[in-house]
Amino acid sequence: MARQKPLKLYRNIGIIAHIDAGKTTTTERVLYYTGKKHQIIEVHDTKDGKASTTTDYLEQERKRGITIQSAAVSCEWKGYQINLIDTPGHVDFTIEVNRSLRVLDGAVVVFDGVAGVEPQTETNWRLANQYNVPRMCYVNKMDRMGANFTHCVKGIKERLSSKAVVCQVPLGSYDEFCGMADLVANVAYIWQSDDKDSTWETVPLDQLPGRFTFASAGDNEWVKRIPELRQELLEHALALDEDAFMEFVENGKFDPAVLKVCIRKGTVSGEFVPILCGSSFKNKGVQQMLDAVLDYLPYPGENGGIGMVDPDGKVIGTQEVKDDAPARALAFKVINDQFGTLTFVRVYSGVIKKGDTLANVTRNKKERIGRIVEVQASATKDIEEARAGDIVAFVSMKETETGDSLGDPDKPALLERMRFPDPVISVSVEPKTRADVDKMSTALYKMVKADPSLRLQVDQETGQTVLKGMGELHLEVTIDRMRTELGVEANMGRPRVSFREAFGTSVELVYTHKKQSGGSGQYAEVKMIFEPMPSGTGVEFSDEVVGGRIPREFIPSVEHAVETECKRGQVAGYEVVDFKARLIDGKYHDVDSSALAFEIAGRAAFREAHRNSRPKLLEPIMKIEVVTEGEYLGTIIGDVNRRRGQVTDQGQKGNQATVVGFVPLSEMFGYINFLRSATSGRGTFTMEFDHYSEVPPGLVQKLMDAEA
Ligand SMILES: Nc1nc2c(ncn2[C@@H]2O[C@H](COP(=O)(O)OP(=O)(O)OP(=O)(O)O)[C@@H](O)[C@H]2O)c(=O)[nH]1
Ligand SMILES: [Mg+2]
Repeated sequence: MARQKPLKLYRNIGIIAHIDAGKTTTTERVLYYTGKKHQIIEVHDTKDGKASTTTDYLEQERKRGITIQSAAVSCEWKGYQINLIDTPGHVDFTIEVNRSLRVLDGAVVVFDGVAGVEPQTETNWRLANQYNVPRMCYVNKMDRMGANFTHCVKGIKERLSSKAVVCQVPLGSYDEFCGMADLVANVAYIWQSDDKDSTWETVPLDQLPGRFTFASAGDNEWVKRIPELRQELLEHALALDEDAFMEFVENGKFDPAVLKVCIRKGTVSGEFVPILCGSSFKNKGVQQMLDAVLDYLPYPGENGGIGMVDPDGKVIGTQEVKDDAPARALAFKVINDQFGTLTFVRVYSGVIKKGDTLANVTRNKKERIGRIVEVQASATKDIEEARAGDIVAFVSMKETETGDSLGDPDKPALLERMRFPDPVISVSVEPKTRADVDKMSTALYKMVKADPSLRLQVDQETGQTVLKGMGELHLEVTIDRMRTELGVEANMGRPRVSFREAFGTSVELVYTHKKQSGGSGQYAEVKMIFEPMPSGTGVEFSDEVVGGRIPREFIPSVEHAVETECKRGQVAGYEVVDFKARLIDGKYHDVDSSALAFEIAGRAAFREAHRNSRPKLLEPIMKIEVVTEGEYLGTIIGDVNRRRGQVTDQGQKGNQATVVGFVPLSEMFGYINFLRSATSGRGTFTMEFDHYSEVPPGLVQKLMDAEA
């Protein structure tokens, strides 16, 4: 089958923002206006479980009124195919934004018109920077009391990108919000009502003066500034085309089509970030936002191809996005439920047909593609093939996990990997009833496989199962989804901090394992150096033995010993990270040496070295942002200091005060209760993991006693 639609008519975009900015609400409108559905469901009307928005279909999402997992939908707008991913804003589910941005070509960043730039918007913005995803800003909720475009635009420019340029100006705010002036098209759109099917009047911008007098002076000021803002936009955008710019500067003339081309060029390259506005809830601005997606965000491959890397992650080439090339795809999400496994992939090049066999290049395995489906949130439709630029799912893959590269077995290539966040909270998990005992470990394994921001550990000494995740909500939702999706019930223990351990200094040692008990004995000697490494290195092993001083076949035993033994450090039994183990020499005995003897020697060497290195305990440090009335500022700051925290910034957000700082996670349990009582219920806060840092030695014992 030939390609049905040219690549230029595709847009793969994500909707990203802080929690509650209105991403799902906007997605519902997109599906309605593109004719995909005939009824709009509001997020706050789904709690009784009877109705569901298209993208928040999980029971846990409906009950809480928040998005938990990213959901993909596709629709058609003016002849273009838009594949859209609605992502969650809650910090605990950041992996969902991460993996979506990894495979998308562009993003719409949604803002709450009252709150402006919020912490998770900043985090997601940084992620989009990392993955080089072009984006535009949509200031939503202009109909809310307190909506403040000035505050939002200032926040966007100062905290996110100085390249952001106002392309639409709101007409009024709160209950007067009635439309927007489009500085590119040189017209205003004015809606007749809030109804979803309301039409709008299109008015040339030069006819606006005198038409409105709003209650807020700020709103009137924006309307007054329209000519000046349009001039700014023209200069900014046309500067991206030398000829057009000269013509504009010298004769004051330009071609409107060239203007759009310039904005598109700037947006795709990241030189320009358009700012739009609207109210998805009151059905204003969504169609215009969709037009802007077609006009300004890139088609697959427009922003360059996909990087191919060597096993160390170094970029060694680029694959252009086109059909006529070896098949290359990246698995970015795996969903398991009672019906089986669905592996979401983004195809970068080539054509993949049902029945093809692909190489899983990451795992050096082969996978047959039995079925290919197009996914529409919770529904699937079988298709025959997937092409460059497509986002589809393969059914029942056996070996493939999130982040794996798939492709042509004759021309295998690894694609750039995604980065996964560090889980910082852990809970013990126990089966709820006897019936759950056998099924629990398989079910947990499936949950962890689907979510790379979870980790599963079984404590070898106590036999206890420990689940690690991004936050309390993340773990709670995981256990609850295991019940609803896999039918296995479990109880969770109290949430605990995921501490880690590290080497304090380098240690060189020789360890000899010798045992003589009647017949054949055990003998192995290793000479090793353990060196602390920078944060984020993980564990490295290097074999530097020369001249066969330890036979080749025993070296993997030493490596295995280090990898296993480092799970239990010498300070308090936490995982030891960020070190390099160098095996530099050793001795063996022809008869008495064995893999087991070297494994025992390796383990003992690790324990002794770690104990003697002045080992450190590391704890996760969270970045927090508290928003409250100014009068409580002193109390909040004093409390941050009491929690061993550090305030790094104070500011204003509208008429509220903000405090930004770093606090150890172990001091943050129950913070919401403190905040509620300290601010008469009016303070809010967000926190996210920032980095690991050493626990002051004098505090280790106290913290460990509290953990016991
Ligand atoms: N007044 C007003 N409320 C809105 C608007 N858009 C969304 N809301 C409301 O804001 C709340 C959150 O909306 P959602 O669409 O769930 O927000 P979200 O960004 O998807 O949230 P998460 O997925 O949980 O991060 C809901 O109660 C919406 O009805 C808007 O334009 N105006
Ligand atoms: Mg949502």
